[in-house]
Amino acid sequence: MVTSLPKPTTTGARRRPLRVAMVGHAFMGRAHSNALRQANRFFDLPYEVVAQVVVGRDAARVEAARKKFGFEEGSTDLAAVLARDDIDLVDVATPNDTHASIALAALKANKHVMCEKPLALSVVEARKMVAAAAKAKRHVGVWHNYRRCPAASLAQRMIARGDLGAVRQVRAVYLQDWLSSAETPWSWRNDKAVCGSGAHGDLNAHLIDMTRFLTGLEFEAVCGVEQTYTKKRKDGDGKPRLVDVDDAFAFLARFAGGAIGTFESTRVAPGRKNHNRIEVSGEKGSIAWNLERMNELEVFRFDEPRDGQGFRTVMCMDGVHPYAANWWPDGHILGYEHTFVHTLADFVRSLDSALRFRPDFEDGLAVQAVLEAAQKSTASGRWQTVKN
Ligand code: SOE
Repeated sequence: MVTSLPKPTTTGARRRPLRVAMVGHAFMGRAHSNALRQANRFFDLPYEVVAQVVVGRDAARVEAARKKFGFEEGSTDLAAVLARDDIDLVDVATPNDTHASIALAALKANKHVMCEKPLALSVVEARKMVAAAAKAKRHVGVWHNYRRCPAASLAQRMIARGDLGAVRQVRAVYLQDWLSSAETPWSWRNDKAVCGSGAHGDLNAHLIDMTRFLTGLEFEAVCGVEQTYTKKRKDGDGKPRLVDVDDAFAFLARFAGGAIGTFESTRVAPGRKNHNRIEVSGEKGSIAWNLERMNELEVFRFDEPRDGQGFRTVMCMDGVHPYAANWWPDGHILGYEHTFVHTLADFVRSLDSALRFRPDFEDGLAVQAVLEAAQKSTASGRWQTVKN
């Protein structure tokens, strides 16, 4: 994975345009459109990223998004946009139930595709997306943005070079509280037909991908438990709607090679707004990363002098740290939005090279397989083998 790109050259030759059609313009549409604008300003890329078309269902809202996010055009006709030969990359920023249909149509139209997480609603859908990407020979990626926090990428580098020794345990949580009240309105994130699962697919998906990224481990078997506390919510029109997805979902994991892990995601942990934390314990040491302190990495190593041992904080904002040199002088901190810029920059960088951008759709399928196995296990009450 490209983790530290050269700074933009002032005399760069005129870059070829990479025209992007972004489908969807809500929260992730905002994050992605910021990345579209920033990538070339801070990373030396082989293409000039152009925010060409924002696509949505409602013409008035699309026009508002076009103006707000700085797209050249707006459209409510996805098929017509895909049929254009001047669109190079389709960015899928829609709810989960449309990821597969949009990505498959875009690949059929010979476009590169970046897709929000989770990749699909099911393993079956994800497998089709992997096959279509291979057939189209297009570059594809999944917006698991947390991999590209500099501190998370440093943790991966440390583990890969053996600083912790063999990984023994992973413990990861992703805690939010925005559904704690029964009065919070119903949304598509409460509708299994649209999102596939609740906190599980939304948040455990990040933990599963981050675990695979940091450790290189593959999930072998899982055993889960889930709960929905508020089973009905009123929608925007005051109409009672069924909540058929989890508010909270925890699972145990066994990895190939003997490591074990614990994973927990919830939207009903009062006081936790976006508490995404992972700790990896190896034979020789541990690391811990917490999104709420995203520029910092907690490191413990037994191979330090005994009287000086303890978790220490590495401030991952210096030029030696992944991505940091592309922004500011040492010590200047980055934020949530930068992780999307890093993701897009690495993706664009990979287009003209043999570099495999990760996470790609095969990685997205691997996440889907763990999600689905954990859901099967909550139904059966038994351990479930993970099958891609
Ligand atoms: C909502 O839970 C959400 O926006 C997720 O969908 C994102 O993936 C996460 O990064 C922040 O919270």
